[in-house]
Amino acid sequence: MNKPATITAFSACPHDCPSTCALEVEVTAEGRIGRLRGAPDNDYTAGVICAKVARYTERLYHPDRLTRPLRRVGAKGEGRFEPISWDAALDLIAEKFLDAEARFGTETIWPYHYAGTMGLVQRDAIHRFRHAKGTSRQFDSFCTNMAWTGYVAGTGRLSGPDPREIARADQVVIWGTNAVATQVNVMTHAIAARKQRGARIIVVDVYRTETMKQADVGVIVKPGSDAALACAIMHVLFRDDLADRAYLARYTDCPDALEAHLASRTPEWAEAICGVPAADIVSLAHMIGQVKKTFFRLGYGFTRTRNGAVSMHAAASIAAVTGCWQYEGGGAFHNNGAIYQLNKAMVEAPELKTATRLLDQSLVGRVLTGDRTALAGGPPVTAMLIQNTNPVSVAPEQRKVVEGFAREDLFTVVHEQFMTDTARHADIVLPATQFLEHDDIYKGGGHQYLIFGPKLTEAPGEARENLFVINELARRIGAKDHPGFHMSAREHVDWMLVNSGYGTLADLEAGRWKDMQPGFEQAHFLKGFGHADGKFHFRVDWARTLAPNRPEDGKALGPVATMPELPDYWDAVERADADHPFRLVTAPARSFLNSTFSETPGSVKKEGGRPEVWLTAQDAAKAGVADGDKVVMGNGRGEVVLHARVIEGLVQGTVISEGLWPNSAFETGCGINTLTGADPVAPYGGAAFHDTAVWIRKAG
Ligand SMILES: Nc1nc2c(c(=O)[nH]1)N[C@H]1C(S)=C(S)[C@@H](COP(=O)(O)OP(=O)(O)OC[C@H]3O[C@@H](n4cnc5c(=O)[nH]c(N)nc54)[C@H](O)[C@@H]3O)O[C@H]1N2
Ligand SMILES: Nc1nc2c(c(=O)[nH]1)N[C@H]1C(S)=C(S)[C@@H](COP(=O)(O)OP(=O)(O)OC[C@H]3O[C@@H](n4cnc5c(=O)[nH]c(N)nc54)[C@H](O)[C@@H]3O)O[C@H]1N2
Ligand code: SF4
Ligand SMILES: [Mo]
Repeated sequence: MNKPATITAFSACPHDCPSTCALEVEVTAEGRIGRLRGAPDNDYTAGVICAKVARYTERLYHPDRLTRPLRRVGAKGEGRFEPISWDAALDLIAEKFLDAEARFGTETIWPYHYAGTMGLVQRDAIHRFRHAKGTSRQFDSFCTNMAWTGYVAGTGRLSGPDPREIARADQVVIWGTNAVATQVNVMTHAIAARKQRGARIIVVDVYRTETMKQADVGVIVKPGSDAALACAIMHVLFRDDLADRAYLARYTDCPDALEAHLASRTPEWAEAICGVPAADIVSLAHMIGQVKKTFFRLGYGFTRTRNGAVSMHAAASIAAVTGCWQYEGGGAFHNNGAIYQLNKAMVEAPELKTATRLLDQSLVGRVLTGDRTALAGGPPVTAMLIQNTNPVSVAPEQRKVVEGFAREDLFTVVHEQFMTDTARHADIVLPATQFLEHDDIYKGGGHQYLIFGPKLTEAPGEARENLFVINELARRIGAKDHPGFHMSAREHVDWMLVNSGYGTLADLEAGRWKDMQPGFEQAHFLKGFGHADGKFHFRVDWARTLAPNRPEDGKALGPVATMPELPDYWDAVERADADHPFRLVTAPARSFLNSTFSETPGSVKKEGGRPEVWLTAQDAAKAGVADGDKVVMGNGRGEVVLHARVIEGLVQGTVISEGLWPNSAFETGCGINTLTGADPVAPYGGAAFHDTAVWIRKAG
């Protein structure tokens, strides 16, 4: 008898990664999933995906997947649960939510989500739930605030040159992103440019990452000092006649003021701040000034600091001084958010929105421990529904987060695929589908495709999709009705496409993806930048600038008054001092995705099995620790226990801890975010995950 055929189906990677890879998925005749590959005929993915998703069956068929609803029987955080039926679980949740509402009003309920799946239906249906019930809403601040604000302050629009043009550049500057780890396709195209055109690859980071190891030129800066480097580069461009003055006159707001302002931002001035030797800054500026087709790929990493928006704006400004925006293969790209004009009214029900309070997701620890400012003047939070995020691991000020989730008067529901640090603190845990088990649509932040990801296999046990939980709970707690609550995920996707003028779901499935790339002139801002005057803005009024993440009330956050008007180094970082001599960067691990994949043995092994802090030999000596020692690292927010590793390729004073390991991987159960601060970064919020002063000593 012939073996039943395995078919190849198509999907998109759902994880929170700018690459949003187009996937080919093997499905056996029995409906089991086999290998996942990058779609070879998608010209951005180009057949390449990361190793952690290539071995996805390890996660999909993981023995620890949640398959039944669970009710807590032990203490909060202890992890003892007993099975309960879906109906009983949903009824209990409704009863508890309604009790909470009766005591404190609907704002006591905080549906809390982030981007565990980037699918637009399964991720964002929670907005509809919030609006239809009038619960507290959420101000997103984990990830994009400083980066998007800084980029848009310059360009006026969150888009840029076609990311595929990286392959047609003569020079690629990868700034503040560890692309090998966090968005592998950037490397695919950069390496293609090197092979085909001899392009030079320049990488700017705070340590010698895997990306820097593949570069022709590596520039290692001190954390949070990128704007100083950018300013000195622009100083040299003006000084050595490498600025494109015709371009500046036509396309920028105040080139003369910028030039005058930068006169004192010399390479020597910058060296003292960023640690890069002045001579290296000059040669870097010459490389950038002499190659017209220079593509700047600006990442998020260098903006996760208290001056991050200013750093992003300064780096993007370099491209306006050289005028490289004009050329194919040139310009500065960060994210393509603005090219998609999707109508999400059916998913989110914006017409039901009321002015309920916005709670900052990064301040979850302060909110749950009763901080009045964080509570925005409203009632305590006593009921939460959490989907797509693991705040007990990923949110800053972890000590407060854990203290908050341990509250007996807080009723927490966590809808999850695994027993995460957050699920462990829940009263009710609901089992969730993974992306190959539900339908959704995805848009690439780092590219320009819309991609459909169909349900390809059955979920294990009783796992259900996010949409199901949202629809069922809304009904049971008496939320306002809305047609969106009665539609399947496929119907939502079809409605969204049709009502955006993008064809139908059938069209998208037939074509596998839809290329949304704007034309060359628009993408390169040749008809003008996104601001009303059509210019790139060097001068920024930070308290009033346009920004995708600006809070609804338009008010700026943090110490906005001292932000520099023109590109400059802004000394707002958490400084090292005698008691905290090191600056910690909590960079991503290649084999994890935020806290995801830390449950798969393959990824844990690749990451060396345990959390570490990396430091130079001199710093190790200064701290009195040796390679391999168990150490305590701490600051005023708390302490963590992990192991030290001595490495090279780091500026003295900088220490690195890669990966969001589960809290339980640390000896005292306190994860890396015990050390990071939640104070909102100016001007429009965000968490400074890579901007932390610490001390280190040998564990006693
Ligand atoms: N493997 C893997 N992939 C991921 C993720 C992951 O955790 N693991 N996370 C996903 C998510 S949610 C996002 S938002 C993206 C983010 O992806 P990226 O844009 O790459 O941003 P980060 O991951 O924050 O950090 C990237 C790099 O910034 C460097 N960096 C930190 N501070 C500074 C600085 O002051 N200056 C400079 N020049 N560099 C600095 C870090 O050392 C790190 O190498 O990646 C996604 N992809
Ligand atoms: N120290 C430090 N902290 C950081 C960062 C850092 O660089 N350093 N990076 C920050 C950044 S950029 C981000 S974006 C945040 C990300 O933080 P999170 O948004 O919490 O991201 P993940 O850790 O990937 O967790 C997502 C969770 O969603 C679950 N999930 C996935 N798909 C589904 C689904 O369809 N339904 C349901 N119900 N659940 C699902 C996964 O199992 C996983 O547990 O972390 C931030 N925290
Ligand atoms: S995690 Fe990122 S690089 Fe890996 S498959 Fe998904 S989108 Fe591609
Ligand atoms: Mo992120």
